[in-house]
Amino acid sequence: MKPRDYDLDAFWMPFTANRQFKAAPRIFASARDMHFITEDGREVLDGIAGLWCVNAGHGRKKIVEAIQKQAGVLDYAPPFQMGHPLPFKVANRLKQLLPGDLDHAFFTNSGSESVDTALKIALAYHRARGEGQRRWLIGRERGYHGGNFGGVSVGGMPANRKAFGSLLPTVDHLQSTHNLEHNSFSRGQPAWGAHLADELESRIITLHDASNIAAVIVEPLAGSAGVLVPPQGYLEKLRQICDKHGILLIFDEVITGFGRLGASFACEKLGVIPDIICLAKGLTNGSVPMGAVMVRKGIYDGMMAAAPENTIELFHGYTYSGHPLACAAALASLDVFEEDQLFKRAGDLAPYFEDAVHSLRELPHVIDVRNMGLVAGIELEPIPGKPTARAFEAFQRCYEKGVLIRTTGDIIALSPPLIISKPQIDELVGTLGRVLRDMGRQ
Ligand code: PXG
Repeated sequence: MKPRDYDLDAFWMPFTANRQFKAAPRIFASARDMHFITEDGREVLDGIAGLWCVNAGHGRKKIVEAIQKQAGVLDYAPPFQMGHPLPFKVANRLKQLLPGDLDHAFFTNSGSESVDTALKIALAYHRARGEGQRRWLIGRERGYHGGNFGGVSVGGMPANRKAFGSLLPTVDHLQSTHNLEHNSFSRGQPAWGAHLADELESRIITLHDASNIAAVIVEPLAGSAGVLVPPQGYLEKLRQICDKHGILLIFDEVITGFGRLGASFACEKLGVIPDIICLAKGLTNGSVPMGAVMVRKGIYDGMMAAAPENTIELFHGYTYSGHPLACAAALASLDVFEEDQLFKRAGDLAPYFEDAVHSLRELPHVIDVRNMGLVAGIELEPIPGKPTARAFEAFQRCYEKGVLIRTTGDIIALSPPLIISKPQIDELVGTLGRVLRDMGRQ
């Protein structure tokens, strides 16, 4: 390996154990299709689609060329009081792709911005309808909604909240649906747990009053917290209760969007249509940062109708909303998804993937395996007094053997690009299995 021509110290790495990493760096130099190549030339099978985003695999020619071409045509155009063709085109493509009347798109640059935008739209919409007292935002324990203040407030990952104080004041949380006693080793949606949605009415609405609540935000399938699959009937109940009380339901589909669950979006797969949906990651196949918030027609129309003519209806936006390069990447990515029929492919592969991951159930320290579409969580029993250490060791050993997985706490997440082949599923799960078996012997 050539010596590095840069120093590692100045870059403060996100969500990373900086000192540990810099002592033994893991550096990728390039990527193609299902693989990364490390700085020392090793191939690493990508078991997590980068970070749940490279759904069509790395370095897709059509996407690369679209970005290159766009950079030479229009590098930037201001998005406020000015336009260029591409965000209109992306909005129309998304409108066609999403179910129901989720047909207006607001563009952001990340999942975190999509979440904060969605929460702000919910507040502004109620205010525009004359119900400005609806300020409470309801998240869920173990939810992850990005790193910005709104998203961390409604999020429910304790470590992400601990250092930052009490955050937004008018936030409450539903309990998590995760329950190993009832649901361990479920395939697809667990049978137990629909009743957990009743807490929205029995505790949260009772406590705060529905007239004060703006929105409920959940990931239909919680990704970052360790692949928590929604119990059968749970999301349906949330939808019913929100409808009954005029509360908006927001789905954060930053991970579940664009084919991950074997359908275009979780809302389509699970048959529950939210009022607002947060997107990012797969929208550009991870290639250029971009997010989107899709809202139902009534929300957009309500906001338009409430503002005086010739005035700005929503005082919100970003310098890079609908950036030309991001939009070019999104259009090309949506083309690739369609041409390759990737969402269907993920659905067709899901049973094979499910059998593969459930073959790990008898391995040492495995206390749960759960899955849906092309995503799986494998939960390990923590080493007493050393939470996260066991899963992190599995991550390191897999990496040494040429396979990239992701861990959160003592849970391993697998979410490969949707182009993965059956032999590559065998390699991914087989390598993880060997690692867990070896670790169990020590
Ligand atoms: N919502 C959800 C559901 C996410 O998974 C975000 C919002 C924020 O997106 P941005 O683009 O702002 O990062 C995410 C991001 C992990 C992991 O370990 C997952 C994410 C980010 C970092 C780590 O699984 N998802």
